[in-house]
Amino acid sequence: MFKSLFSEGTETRADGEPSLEGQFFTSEPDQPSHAAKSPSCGGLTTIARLMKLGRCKKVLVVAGAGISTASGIPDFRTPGTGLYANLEKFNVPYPEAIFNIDYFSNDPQPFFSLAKALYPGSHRPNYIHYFIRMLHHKGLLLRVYTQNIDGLEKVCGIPDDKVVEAHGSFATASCHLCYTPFPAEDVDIMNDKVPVCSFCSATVKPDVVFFGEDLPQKYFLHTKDFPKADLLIIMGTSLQIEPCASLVNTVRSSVPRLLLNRHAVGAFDQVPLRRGDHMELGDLEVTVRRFADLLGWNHEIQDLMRSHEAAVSLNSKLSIFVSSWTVMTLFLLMQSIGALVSCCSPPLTASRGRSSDGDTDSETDSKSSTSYNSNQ
Ligand code: CNA
Repeated sequence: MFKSLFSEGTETRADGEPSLEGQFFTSEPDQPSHAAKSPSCGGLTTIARLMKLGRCKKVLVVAGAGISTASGIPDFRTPGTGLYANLEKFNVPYPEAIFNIDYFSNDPQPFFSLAKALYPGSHRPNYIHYFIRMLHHKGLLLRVYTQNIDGLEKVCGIPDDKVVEAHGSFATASCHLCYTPFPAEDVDIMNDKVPVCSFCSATVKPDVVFFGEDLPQKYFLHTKDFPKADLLIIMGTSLQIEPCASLVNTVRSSVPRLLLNRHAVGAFDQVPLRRGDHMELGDLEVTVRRFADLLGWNHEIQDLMRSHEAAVSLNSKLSIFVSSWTVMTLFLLMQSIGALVSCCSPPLTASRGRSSDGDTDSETDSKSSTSYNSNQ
């Protein structure tokens, strides 16, 4: 068992080096950080050039809720739209209570209400997810470490072994007290069906990591991945939650890091930036499309996205067709069986007649007769 460091509020800062060389960011008027007030120098262009020169072949991505807002899933901390700004819906005393295991023990409802907003199946991956998939397609993706629990990295087709879901997922479920595993299908969040553990009667929850819980074992691949990486892209995260916040500081100091976010966060929220740190601030989808353009990948990503989404929609139409066809066939089959049975069975009046004649000693016949009679 690995002990979790999953905790909130620890903002990590890398040691800043005095040189301004290699520091790039885009300034936006509403950015809260002081780093964001510095001039824009085109971090994307520099990284795209390095990638095109073949200098970045082991790319790590650390992603957060900001990569899924374009799919319609709110993040935590964006003022106004973030889930933390809309807590009245969840009836919790403080935001972190939703992911607090003690709070969950007493009242699991806020978590399950929130889970509906994040539940896989209700949302589709967006251009940003497909950009990460394209990194894999190009043989450049070492791994994506996502803090998200929406499963969209896998839904867009990034293979399982390339994705670390650092905060778990809805794919498996277990009792939150005795850890007995349960089939994830038993936890029907969308229909408010939450089972209790057959051993200890505590609530079964999806294996989403709560504060103070153990991280999935796969997370510890980072000890091998981060020293190997030659580029780190950090996307759509406030870097407020450990241990992912500190993870971004474990690449070698010579490795370029690119932050793509609405505003500067973590070690990027200071001047001067570390040598080799770059950031591009603004709407993530717009930035990532620009990045793809610079790399010459835009059309390929759009094709990939179109074909994958079309295949998914065809599959779902097929499965709707197959299931309605199955229901119809079953219905017709049952009707035929019903007709056949009624043809072969002696008429009930005959049964009643035989019974009244005392002609039958069959229990079934006598029950049919009774039932028929009682319905008259
Ligand atoms: P967060 O703290 O809400 O931070 C999100 C960051 O993304 C913020 O800095 C935003 O400014 C930025 N952002 C949001 N939308 C955009 C956009 N369109 N363009 C540019 N930047 C944007 O979320 P973190 O991921 O940092 O925190 C980790 C938590 C959030 C994990 O425990 C997750 O499980 C949890 N979470 C996950 C989801 C999901 O699975 N989709 C949704 C909400 C929360």
